[in-house]
Amino acid sequence: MLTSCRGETRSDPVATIERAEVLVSSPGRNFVTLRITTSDGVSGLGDATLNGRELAVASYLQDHLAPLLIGRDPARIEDTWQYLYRGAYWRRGPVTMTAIAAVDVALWDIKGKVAGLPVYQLLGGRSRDGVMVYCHASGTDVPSLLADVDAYREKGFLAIRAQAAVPGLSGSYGVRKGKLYEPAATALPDEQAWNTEAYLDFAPTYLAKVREHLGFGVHLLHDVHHRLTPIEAARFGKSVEDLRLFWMEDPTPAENQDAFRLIRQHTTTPIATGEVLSSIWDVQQLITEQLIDYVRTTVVHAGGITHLRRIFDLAALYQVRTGSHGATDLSPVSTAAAVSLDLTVPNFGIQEHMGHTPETLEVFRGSPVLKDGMLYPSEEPGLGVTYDDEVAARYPYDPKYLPVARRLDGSVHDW
Ligand code: GCO
Ligand code: MG
Repeated sequence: MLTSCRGETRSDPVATIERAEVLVSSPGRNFVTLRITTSDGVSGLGDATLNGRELAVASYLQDHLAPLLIGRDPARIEDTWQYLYRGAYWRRGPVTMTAIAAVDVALWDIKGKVAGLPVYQLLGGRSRDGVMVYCHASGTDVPSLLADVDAYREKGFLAIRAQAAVPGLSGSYGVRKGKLYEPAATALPDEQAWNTEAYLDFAPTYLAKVREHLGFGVHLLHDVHHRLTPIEAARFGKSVEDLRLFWMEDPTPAENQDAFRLIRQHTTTPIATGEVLSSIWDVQQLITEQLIDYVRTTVVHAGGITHLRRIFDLAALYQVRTGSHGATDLSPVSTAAAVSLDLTVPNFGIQEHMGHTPETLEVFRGSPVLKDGMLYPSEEPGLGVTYDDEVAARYPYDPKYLPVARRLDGSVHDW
């Protein structure tokens, strides 16, 4: 018989957290994964990958959070979240919030396994049958972009993001080299050339060609990738209004939430932002003042399922829909967690899905299934993703950085 500090009695012995392992591997690209194991032998996985800054999160988990987790009740997800967030004194920021996210997601995975239910059932069950995703068409020029758009359309995608290389600019965001877009490709940051004027002249023209080619039956998206000032973004948004984009993403850097007001005043092109933001406070004004249409915060970088659900609920009050980040640097554990939440929330919009390399999928098995442009969750208890240590051992950590953009005069620009 156990007596709690409030005098309540319980007769069941409570499992405790026995192990918290930080797993760093590079199957196709770098991933940091947290595996929490309970005294009952149940383990859960959480993604802790912060592209280009992986080891900062690995150390935060290993050196600062793992010692606090041992002996805790794995069932107390909300309490653990509050303990790690408020207990740190130092709040927010991508490193802290990614570390807390990994713990949170691993505990949801464990809760599902203990309950014998997929995590989406614990979150309230399905609000929809599947989760609409967008894929990534790109090209080094317009003909190759259109060919790529066709290839994705043939695969049945309902929504396609289009990016083309601006002639003469090595720093155009989003143009694929191999099968998947992977920007963190060099041992030290690659320095790429950027010219805003050339982009503003070219991007609306190629997007118009894509829309003409595609018709209006498929959603069309575009990622500006933080490259414009608010007034430039307003001009861009106006110039593509007739193309009825599903969204223009990250039209301007989002630290200054107020900056979006100016864009909003000038254009009806829908706005998505938030992939680099990590807490509800970072998107509070964007949401409550209806300065955006889609919030792109993710489970891995914004405090896990517990915190992201809070962001999505706030967004629902203001008719802002979800559109979570889902590039290759979010592991299959994050994809599974994202789909669990996407499936249940009332204000789901769309989910990014770049996919993963065969090497990644050899280590992380059991990802959500993609069919006709929609992702469907695993019906296994928990998140349904496993981590193969033996295969992972073949892929040691391989330091890689994202590129840095420089304007033609040599000054640093937002990449
Ligand atoms: C996207 C993103 C990514 C990021 C990458 C950084 O919309 O998918 O902008 O491509 O650049 O995730 O690590
Ligand atoms: Mg983006």
